[in-house]
Amino acid sequence: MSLVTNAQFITGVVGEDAILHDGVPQIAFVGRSNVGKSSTMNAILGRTSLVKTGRTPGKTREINFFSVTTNDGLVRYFVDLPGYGYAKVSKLERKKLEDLITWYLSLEEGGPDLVCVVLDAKVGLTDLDREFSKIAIDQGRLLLVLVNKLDKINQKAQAALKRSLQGELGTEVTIFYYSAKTGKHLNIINNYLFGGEDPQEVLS
Ligand SMILES: Nc1nc2c(ncn2[C@@H]2O[C@H](COP(=O)(O)OP(=O)(O)OP(=O)(O)O)[C@@H](O)[C@H]2O)c(=O)[nH]1
Ligand SMILES: [Mg+2]
Repeated sequence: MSLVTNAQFITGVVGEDAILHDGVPQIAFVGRSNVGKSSTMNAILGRTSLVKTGRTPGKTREINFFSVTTNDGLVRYFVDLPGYGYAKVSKLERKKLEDLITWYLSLEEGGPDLVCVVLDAKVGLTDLDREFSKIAIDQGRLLLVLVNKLDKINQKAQAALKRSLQGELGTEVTIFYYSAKTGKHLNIINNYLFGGEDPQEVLS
């Protein structure tokens, strides 16, 4: 059972970098623009604004590394990736971002150990989510599907979404349903990542 004692921004990368190879485990957050990747990271870490959220979508162009230390002395990186699929970003720029994500997920050495694909409960899986999930799985990485914004859909829609995602992804992939906004079911994700303690208690 571990508590988060420190979380801080380290660096943003757009290509080969020493941080990829320093041996610290990397937990990557991948998803469409605006699904709540940054909000999810903040909520998991019990921070309100470590990772910038809600500004103009499509602004993040780098792969941002945050170091997260727990009281057992373990350090891992939370890695915030640029959001994809934002219509107002030019086609060329979108392609560049997708290539950057593909590059990181495909790294033979120094890539993420755990890939969290974040979805908006109201939208579900998109083609790019499928594509990036497939790359992660093909590279033998652990995949987690995080379905955020559960507060935006009613019980009936939640049940339908669960059926459809489970039907498509099968039972091999772990799926968590939660809301970074209300905090609903966040403790389940915290349990998974940190072994059972709410980091909110330590960081507030
Ligand atoms: N209703 C609701 N809104 C949320 C939730 N999580 C995040 N949001 C809102 O969704 C918007 C986008 O959140 P971000 O965390 O910035 O999303 P992001 O995926 O990091 O976006 P990019 O960095 O552009 O890729 C913000 O206005 C958040 O307040 C949630 O669980 N429920
Ligand atoms: Mg973000």
